[in-house]
Amino acid sequence: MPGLLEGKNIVVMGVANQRSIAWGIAKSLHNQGATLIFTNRQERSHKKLLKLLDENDMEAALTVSLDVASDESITAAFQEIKEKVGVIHGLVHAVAFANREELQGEYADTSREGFLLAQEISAFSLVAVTKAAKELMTEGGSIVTQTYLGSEKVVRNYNVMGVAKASLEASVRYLAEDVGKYGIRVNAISAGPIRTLSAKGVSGFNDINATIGEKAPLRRNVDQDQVGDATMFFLSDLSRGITGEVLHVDSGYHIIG
Ligand code: NDP
Ligand code: KAL
Repeated sequence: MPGLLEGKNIVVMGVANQRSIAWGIAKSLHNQGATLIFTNRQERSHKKLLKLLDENDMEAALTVSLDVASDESITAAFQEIKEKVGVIHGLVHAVAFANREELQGEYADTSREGFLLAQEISAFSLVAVTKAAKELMTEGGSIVTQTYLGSEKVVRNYNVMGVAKASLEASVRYLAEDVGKYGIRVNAISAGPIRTLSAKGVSGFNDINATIGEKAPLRRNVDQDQVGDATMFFLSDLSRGITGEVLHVDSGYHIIG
């Protein structure tokens, strides 16, 4: 049976290592026959990515450096993708950042600078890359970002990132309306807690992780592969009637009061 993503060129942002949600997504997309383009911020992550591709017998059509904090970097990256690949059909945004010291204690203590940084890297970045990507999505397309329940409910320590994710989810809706007329869809996956490099060292992760195992309807945590498959669905034509949506991949935890 041919893959669901055969003939589709998809850009994946945010592989830092083998634990990254973006890597789980990349494997699901590859399994469905997608042609993959990767972007990294840090050279260390780029090296890890090349090693992962090699170990998994996967090939990238292109790997490019992209720091979402810089308009020039975004423009240059998509220019290179346009020149070397041409049309794209999908974009995976799996990028977020907040200062570690603001991911604990009281949200009321968030600094102006820290608030703006979290918004810039974790929410505005989706706006900026959507604008760049839509120029290359001349055959229609699908854009998928990653969010977390802390946008809807107060989750201890998530603080400034919860507010950034609320902004990200609202951006999904506004962007979906903008680009729908070009045949481009924009959706988000709201994943349950997964032990990744970002989650490392932030307070409270272990407690939240344990709670899901006890309280979620499925009584188990989700993993990168489950998020990968749900993201793959959004990138495939199976989800052609869905846009502006936030889909929870969290063992059902968000329905529990
Ligand atoms: P990772 O640490 O594996 O990935 C985070 C990525 O963000 C890194 O690849 C990093 O790039 C990238 N990044 C940070 N700043 C920039 C920047 N300025 N420009 C470009 N890229 C940048 O963590 P996850 O896989 O956990 O995170 C992926 C997404 O999933 C995030 O949006 C996160 O909020 C979301 N999420 C995570 C959950 C979890 O439990 N882990 C739950 C729900 C949502 P580099 O490596 O090059 O620094
Ligand atoms: C309530 C939860 C517990 C953890 C609290 C906050 C987690 C915030 C996520 C945010 C993306 C983490 C950071 O920005 C970490 C950063 O300050 C330091 N790390 C780095 O610089 C590494 C090296 C790079 C690769 O990381 C990034 N991001 O660039 C939330 C849990 C239960 C769920 C999670 C982890 C959600 C989420 O959004 O990731």
